[in-house]
Amino acid sequence: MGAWRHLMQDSTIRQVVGFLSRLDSLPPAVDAGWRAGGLLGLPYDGSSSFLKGTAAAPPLIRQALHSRAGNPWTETGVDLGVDGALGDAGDVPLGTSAADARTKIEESVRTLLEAGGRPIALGGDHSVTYPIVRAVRWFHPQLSILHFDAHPDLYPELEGDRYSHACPFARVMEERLADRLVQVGIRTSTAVQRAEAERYGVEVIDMRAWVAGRRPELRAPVYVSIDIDAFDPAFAPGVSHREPGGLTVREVLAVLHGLTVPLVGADIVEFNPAQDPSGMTATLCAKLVKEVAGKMTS
Ligand SMILES: [Mn+2]
Repeated sequence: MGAWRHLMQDSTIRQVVGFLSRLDSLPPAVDAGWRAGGLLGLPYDGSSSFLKGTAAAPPLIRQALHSRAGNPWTETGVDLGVDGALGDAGDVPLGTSAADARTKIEESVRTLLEAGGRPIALGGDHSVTYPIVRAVRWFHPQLSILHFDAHPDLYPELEGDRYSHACPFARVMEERLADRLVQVGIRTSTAVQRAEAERYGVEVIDMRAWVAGRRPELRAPVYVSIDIDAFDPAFAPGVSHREPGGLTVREVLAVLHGLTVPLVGADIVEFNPAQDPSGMTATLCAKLVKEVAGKMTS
């Protein structure tokens, strides 16, 4: 456990923490700390349509990540306790204005990318993905998105809000921010969302197709967006929209471990601590952070 604590005590990392409040003057030390994954907390749930609560997630994911119950090694043999293997930029201060939050998220992610890091964003609700991908696209002219979710999040608008957490992938496809969008775990698609998926050429591996054996095949650098409700609620009760019949933890890890293309950014969103009395879902989020970060170093 010593190595894991060392990560947090490392002076480079401590200088990096909080740098987002000084976006215009990045300390030179940041470069050395951002060769791989960098955590970025996005405590924002203002665009959630049903329950609030996901804004409280980032510190609980960090707590689970650094818990003495585990160690900093990934299943693939990467020691995240080594200097520079995983940075942490802290939380982006986000107010209640959705437009302002989107601007701050995009700027923060761009800053992290300019420093050489690969963002691992901790949501927050799924609305954060659209501004994140706007920033990521600037750095990756060829980009695929691998999206795990029970929901397609392809509504043109929901209850009058084009930037609802039910809409981020409609905005992404509309602005051509990804060349391919591959969705895995879908099991709630409506007629409207089926039509949008068709219109944008979204590759949907819904749960029925997954069970039939279909798997994602990616050829370009990939951004991975993980909505925790992609998992069966048996594994992850701490979400705002529980949808039975989902993926197992091992199934998602197998896809992540099997990626043969660069993993250039990721988000882990929609973990709602208010729905997670056992803390199990926070532990799952931390596990995902580790395995995603491990793939980013390879
Ligand atoms: Mn969802």
